[in-house]
Amino acid sequence: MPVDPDAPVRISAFNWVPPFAQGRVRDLRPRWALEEAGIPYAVRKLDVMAERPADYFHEQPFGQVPSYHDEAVSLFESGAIVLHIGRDCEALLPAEPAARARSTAWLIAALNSVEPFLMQLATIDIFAAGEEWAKLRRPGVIEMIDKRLSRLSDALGEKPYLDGERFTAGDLMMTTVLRMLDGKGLLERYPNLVAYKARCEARPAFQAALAAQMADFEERQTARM
Ligand SMILES: N[C@@H](CCC(=O)N[C@@H](CS)C(=O)NCC(=O)O)C(=O)O
Repeated sequence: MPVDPDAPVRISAFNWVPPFAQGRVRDLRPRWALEEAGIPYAVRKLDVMAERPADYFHEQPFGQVPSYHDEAVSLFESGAIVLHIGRDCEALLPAEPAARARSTAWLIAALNSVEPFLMQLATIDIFAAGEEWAKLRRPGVIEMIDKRLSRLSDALGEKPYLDGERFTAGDLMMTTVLRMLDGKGLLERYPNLVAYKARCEARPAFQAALAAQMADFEERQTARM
């Protein structure tokens, strides 16, 4: 679904981020959900290097992206936004109550039980690279991540998606989280997780969302990193 500046749905995103973050900023999540739902959206673009405009804190209390706005509601937190978009979209949240609840559980598991460990690794490798404490902490973090991946791999088993035969918002969120491990050589210990992530990333809606995020980045000197 193309980005449409006149669409009633609007998300926020950065107009540029350093190369390591390109294609991984969390506005990818609502973009992907909106693509799955076939909903056009506009984008409020922010400068990652600058102070946020004062009015933006009404959209996102922490000044982060993404925020989300439609005719009915203004929201922040990518998980809440994806669940809101999924409310009327069976491609994201099944209508059957138990299946809907399980999909919600997997979405929260991605954000609450997996992402925090992966964020620790990102902090060590990107934001504290070279620092002594980071070198000491890294093996322990890798071990914790591997335990989580091992359990996730067991839970997925031979199924195509976390809740069985069909893709849901839980898979959307888990995929965006697992992408944080790209290039780390950790997911590769679990071939079913590698195949799962590739299966989700092959979805046309994901590809469209990724292309839209990349297209919104403006030419910038990487010296600003
Ligand atoms: N829990 C938030 C996290 C949002 C977040 O970390 N956004 C990052 C970009 S991926 C950000 O805005 N970073 C800049 C900042 O924190 O000022 C969500 O899932 O929406």
